Amino acid sequence: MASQKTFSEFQLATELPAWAKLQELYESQGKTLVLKKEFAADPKRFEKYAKTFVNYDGSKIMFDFSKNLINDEILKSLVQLAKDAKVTELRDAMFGGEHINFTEDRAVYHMALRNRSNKAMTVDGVNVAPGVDKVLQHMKEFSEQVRSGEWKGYTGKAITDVVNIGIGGSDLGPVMVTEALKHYAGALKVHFVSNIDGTHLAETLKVVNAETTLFLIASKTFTTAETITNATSAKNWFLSKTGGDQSNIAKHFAALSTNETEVAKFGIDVKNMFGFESWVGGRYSVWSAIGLAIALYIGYDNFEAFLKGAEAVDKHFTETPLEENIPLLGGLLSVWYNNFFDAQTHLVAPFDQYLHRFPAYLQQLSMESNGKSVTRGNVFTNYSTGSILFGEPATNAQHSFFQLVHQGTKLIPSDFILAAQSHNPIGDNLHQKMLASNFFAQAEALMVGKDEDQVKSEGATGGLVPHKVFSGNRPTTSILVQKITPANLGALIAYYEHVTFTEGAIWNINSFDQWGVELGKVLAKVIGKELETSADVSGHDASTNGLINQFKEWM
Ligand SMILES: *[C@@H]1O[C@H](CO)[C@@H](O)[C@H](O)[C@H]1NC(C)=O
Ligand SMILES: *[C@@H]1O[C@H](CO)[C@@H](O)[C@H](O)[C@H]1NC(C)=O
Ligand SMILES: *[C@@H]1O[C@H](CO)[C@@H](O)[C@H](O)[C@H]1NC(C)=O
Ligand SMILES: *[C@@H]1O[C@H](CO)[C@@H](O)[C@H](O)[C@H]1NC(C)=O
Ligand SMILES: CC(=O)N[C@H]1CO[C@H](CO)[C@@H](O)[C@@H]1O
Repeated sequence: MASQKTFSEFQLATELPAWAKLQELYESQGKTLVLKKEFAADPKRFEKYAKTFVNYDGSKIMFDFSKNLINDEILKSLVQLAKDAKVTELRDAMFGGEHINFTEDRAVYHMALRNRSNKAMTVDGVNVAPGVDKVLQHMKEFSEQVRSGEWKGYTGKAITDVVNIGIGGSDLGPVMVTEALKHYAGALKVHFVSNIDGTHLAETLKVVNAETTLFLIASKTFTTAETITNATSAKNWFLSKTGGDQSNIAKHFAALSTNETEVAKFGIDVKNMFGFESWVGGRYSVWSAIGLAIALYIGYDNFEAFLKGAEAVDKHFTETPLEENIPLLGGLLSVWYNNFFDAQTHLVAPFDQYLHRFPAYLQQLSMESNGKSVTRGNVFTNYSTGSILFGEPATNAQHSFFQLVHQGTKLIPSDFILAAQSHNPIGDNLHQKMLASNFFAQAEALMVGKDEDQVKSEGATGGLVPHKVFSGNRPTTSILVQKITPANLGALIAYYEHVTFTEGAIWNINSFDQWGVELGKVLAKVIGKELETSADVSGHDASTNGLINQFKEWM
C-alpha cells in the first residue's frame, strides 16, 4: 500500500484527548441542554453562533448554528477535538497537493480547478495551473460558439439540444447544478442520460433532432462499459438519422475524457475533447470538464462565477480561525450529534424548488466519502462514522417525513436552506413569503415544541393531550442565502465538501476512496454472464439463486 502520512498520533477518534472531555460534557450538559433556556439566558446567542459568509462578489450566506445543542464550553471542546485530530494539517496537505487519498496514492486536488488566482499549483512537482486554464479556455470557446449558434451541425443548423451521457459523478453534478441554475439558462436545452436504465437514452432520443443535437460523452477512460455502450447507441442512432456519414460525428460529439486514443477510435475529433486529471475524484468532478454541460446551459461566465464562489469558501476554510470557520463548525456539529447523541441521520431540506436535486447530490458527496469503517491507520473504528444523509425540498417534505422529525423517537439534526430573494417573485412575492414563513416556522417549532400546558390551554383534554405535545429541543442549522446565484451555489457545495472533509478528518478515515462500490460491480459482472444462458443458476446462496432463476423465467 502507498505510504501515508499520519497526522495525528492517535489511531482512533475515541483516543483523542478532547473526545473524553466531550463525552463528559455530553453527560453533564449536552444531553440536558434546553435550547429555549439557552436563548433566554443569553440574549447574544444568535449573534454569537450565526456566522455570515461573504462571497467573492459581496453576496452573503448566513449559517445560523444557534439552534444547535451547544454552549460555549461544548463548542470550545469541539474545536479542541479538531485540533487534537490535526484537521488543519490534513487540510493543508490536501490543499498542498499531497497524496492524502493514500489507499490509491493520489492527491485530492479538485480545489485547483476553482483556484482562479493564476498562481502555480503543484502536484508531484508539476504546476497544474496552466493545464487547468487551458481546459477552461477551451470550455469557454466551445460553449460560446455553441450558444451563439456559430457552431453549426452538419447541415448548417445551430445546436438546440445537448445530451450528456455519463454515470455517477459525471451525471449527478451537472444534473443538480443545471436544475439549480435554470434561471440562468439560455436557449439550449440539456438532457442527461445516466445510462443505467436502458430506456433513458431511447426516451431522450425521441425528443431531439439529430441535425441540431450535440452529444457529450463523459468518461474518464472512455472504456467504462455502460457509458460506451450508450455512447455507441447514440452514435448509431445519429448515423442512422444522418445518412451514415462518419465525418458528421465531429460536429455532434464531444468527449469529456483523458483517453485520446479511445476518443479518436470512437470517431470523435480530439479537438473536441476536454480532459481532467487523476487528482479529480468523481464526486468532485462538477468543477472539471465534466461541468461542460453546465457551461453550455448557463454560459461560461456563470460557470466561472460558480467556480469562484467555491474558491471563496476554500479561502474561508483555509484562512479562518477554527472558532469562526463555518465548514469546520458544520463538520464538528455533525460529529457531536453522530457520536455523542448517537444520531444516525442528517437531514438537508432546501426550501427551494430549484435545489430539488441538492440532497441527492450531497448523498454521494457525504455517504460515498464517509461511509467507511477503517481508519487511516488501517484499523477498524469502534465508533460510528458517516451519517445517513437524506432530504427533499420542503415544503413537500413537510407533508411527508417532517412528522417523524417533529414527533418521532429519533434525533434528526437538520439543515434548512432558503434563498431570501426569489428568482420568480410572482404575485407580489406572496409565494416567497409563504415559503419563507415555513422555513422560519419549522426550525422554530422543532426548537420550542409545545408542552402539555399549552396543549391543554388550546382546549385539548384527556388522552388527546400527549398526542399533541411536541418535545421540541430538536436541533437545526438554518442556512439563509441572499439568492441562489451561480456564485452562491458554488459556495454551498464547497461548504458541504469541507463539512464532509472535517468529519472524515476527525473520524480518521480516508474520505476519498470508495472501495465499497467495487464488490457489487464485480459480482454484477459474474451474474451478467449467467443471465446470458438459459441454464438454472446454482452457484449463489439460495435467495440469490432463486431470484435470478425467477427473473430468467419471467424475462
Ligand atoms: C485508454 O484506454 C486504453 C484501453 O483501450 C487503456 O489501455 C489506456 O490506459 C487508457 N489511457 C488513459 C489515459 O486512460
Ligand atoms: C481516490 O482514489 C480512488 C482510486 O483510484 C479514486 O477512484 C477516487 O476518485 C480518488 N478520490 C479522489 C477524491 O481523488
Ligand atoms: C490558490 O493557489 C495558490 C497557489 O498555490 C494558493 O496560494 C492559494 O491559497 C490558493 N487559493 C485557495 C483559495 O485555495
Ligand atoms: C475504542 O477503542 C479505544 C482504543 O482502544 C478506547 O480508548 C475506547 O474506549 C474504545 N471505545 C469504545 C466505544 O469501545
Ligand atoms: C439505449 C441503450 O443502449 N442503453 C444501454 C446503456 O447501457 C446499459 C448498460 O450497458 C445498457 O443496459 C443499456 O441497454
